[in-house]
Amino acid sequence: IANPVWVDRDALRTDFTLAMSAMYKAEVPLYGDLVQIVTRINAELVHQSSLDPKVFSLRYGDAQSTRLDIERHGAIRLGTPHELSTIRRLFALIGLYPVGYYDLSAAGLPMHATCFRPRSEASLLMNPFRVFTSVLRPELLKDRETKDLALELLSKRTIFSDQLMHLLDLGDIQGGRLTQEQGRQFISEAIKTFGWQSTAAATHNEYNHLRSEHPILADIACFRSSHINHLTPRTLDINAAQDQMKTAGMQVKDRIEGPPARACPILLRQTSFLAIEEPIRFLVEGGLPLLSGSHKARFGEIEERGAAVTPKGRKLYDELLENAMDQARAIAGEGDGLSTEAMDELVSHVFKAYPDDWDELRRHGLIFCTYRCTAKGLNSRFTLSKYSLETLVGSGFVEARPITYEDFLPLSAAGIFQSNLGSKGSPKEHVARPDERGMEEALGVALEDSDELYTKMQNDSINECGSVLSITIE
Ligand code: OOG
Ligand code: NI
Repeated sequence: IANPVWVDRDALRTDFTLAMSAMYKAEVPLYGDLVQIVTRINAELVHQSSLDPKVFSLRYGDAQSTRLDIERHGAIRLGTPHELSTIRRLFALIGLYPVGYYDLSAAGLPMHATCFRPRSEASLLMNPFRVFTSVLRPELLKDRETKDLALELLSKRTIFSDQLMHLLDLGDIQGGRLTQEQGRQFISEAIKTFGWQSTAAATHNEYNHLRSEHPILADIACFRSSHINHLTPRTLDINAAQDQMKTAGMQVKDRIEGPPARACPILLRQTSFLAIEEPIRFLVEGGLPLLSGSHKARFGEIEERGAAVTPKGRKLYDELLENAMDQARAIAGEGDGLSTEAMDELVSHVFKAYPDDWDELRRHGLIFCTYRCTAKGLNSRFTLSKYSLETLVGSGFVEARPITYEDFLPLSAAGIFQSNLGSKGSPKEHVARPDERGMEEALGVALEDSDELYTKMQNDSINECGSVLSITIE
């Protein structure tokens, strides 16, 4: 093509997000109801806030109403290294890159995962769409027959259309870009990979075999697509959203996962409603007609995002959460556990040890922040050439804003899940053992480190303040 007009990757991501959202709404109508609830609550909070914008942004992270309206995360479960590397190529075209390693074997799942998400502050601000992407680790399956069956089913399926593969090749040849027309085709082909296909790629017996070993195995290996498992909108007030979900008659999980409610939210709080039951038809077996059945995997989830914590802040979070879990076990044993209210109270109590004031969190090095010059800073003349960041913040020349947490916390979620389950039903036979290298080999690229990305955002903003004020900040 002579002088092609390339489509902007961030814009293509937004088209993709909207197409995915429309598809999921058609497939899982409750998702539409959920989005309505969240949108209403967010709008109320944004409008009702006659607060000064700084206080508002400190309370709710850097939530911008434009970003917030389309903000979603999805989750997919893949079967093979080839599927993972192809997904990596697909997501790169919409500006999503693998960040972070999540070892799910520690939670008794034969899988590991990464988060595909935008890396730069500018891209995140446009549309922070992210996808929790897990992939099977067959080497962790103890039972030979199960493992062979899963691998055989996966080797027979193709979740990407020929047209999509062609567009991915074109993208590579064109330096990771697509034209407007190719972009349109790309979205409609890519979306098919994540849609629900109601005819399974396995017989009823095969499905039952995998399911009895672990429900997640049947979900990964028995289908013709990598159906999106959930699509999660971000709410500014998860407690309010959860109440309204209950009022709307949704089967909401009892507890909100993650940190307790705080004046200064950190990390991620999530809650979900139970998976819906969807009809499927199984492959013909020995000349029998297609057998009808159902599958339960997809659910609705909402999340409230807070500030990104530093490694020190994360360590404190993990310690306190573990401490709360230990206390819960000590009180209630491994049985049905504590009531929701008792558990919430216990967690809130233990988390009193986590500072809940933005300035304190920042000064203790528990959260990441970006910095910007205030009007006072811009109108001041600086006599020295060097200032410490604390002096500038303390005198009001520079202000700090917490960086929104852009990643996941599946292990704390899984931990809570398991402790609720007690010993029954949790497949303890998988040995916990991460394999980050294996994940990178399958991806064909190195994983990015989220702490490095947050640190870079923080440092870039400090340098920017220094250059605007013509001083050195140390
Ligand atoms: C993914 C679970 C992780 C989250 O929000 O923590 C996730 C899955 O169920 O496949 O989406
Ligand atoms: Ni999720």
